[in-house]
Amino acid sequence: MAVFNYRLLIPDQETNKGGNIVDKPLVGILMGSKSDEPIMKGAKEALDEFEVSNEMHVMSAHRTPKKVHEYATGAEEKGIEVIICGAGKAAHLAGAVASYTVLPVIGVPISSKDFGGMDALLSTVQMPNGVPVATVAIGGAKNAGILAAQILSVKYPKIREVLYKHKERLAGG
Ligand code: C2R
Repeated sequence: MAVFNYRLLIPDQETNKGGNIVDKPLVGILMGSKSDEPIMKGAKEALDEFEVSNEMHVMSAHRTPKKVHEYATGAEEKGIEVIICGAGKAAHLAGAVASYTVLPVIGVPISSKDFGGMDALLSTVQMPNGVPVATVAIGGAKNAGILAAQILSVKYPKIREVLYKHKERLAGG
């Protein structure tokens, strides 16, 4: 499965002002299984709301390790700037991706019936020193999308603008 959203605001490369539409995803949203999609679509919805281009893929550190290696090592070259990884159970996807790239990796632990997501939370958050994964709450895919937008907003003023509007909406109740 691959879902592409080509809408994107990016500052003009020369002037660093204004928004250009380019057809490249800035955020990669990965999930360990198609069964994670109902949760992980929250990340996509948040990024779409903030007008940040993104792509979604299913791949697994356990089931398709070569695909994960290929994606993580090639992401920077194809223009990806942040990677979000959602997985349940023994959730090693985010850690595996983080081991191959210096791009920031955000992990979303996904709940399963056995341990209510504690298994995925600990597998995602308890990374060894040297290889961080910024872990959000169990099922926190929407926050992962917002956090990705916030990371990008340091570089892209247009995204920052949209995030400030989001804060205003929150304050307005
Ligand atoms: P299935 O529903 O396909 O059996 O998957 C998935 O993220 C999913 O939540 C059950 C759960 O297995 C997880 N999975 C991982 C990884 N790959 C798949 N934790 C991984 O690479 O870490």
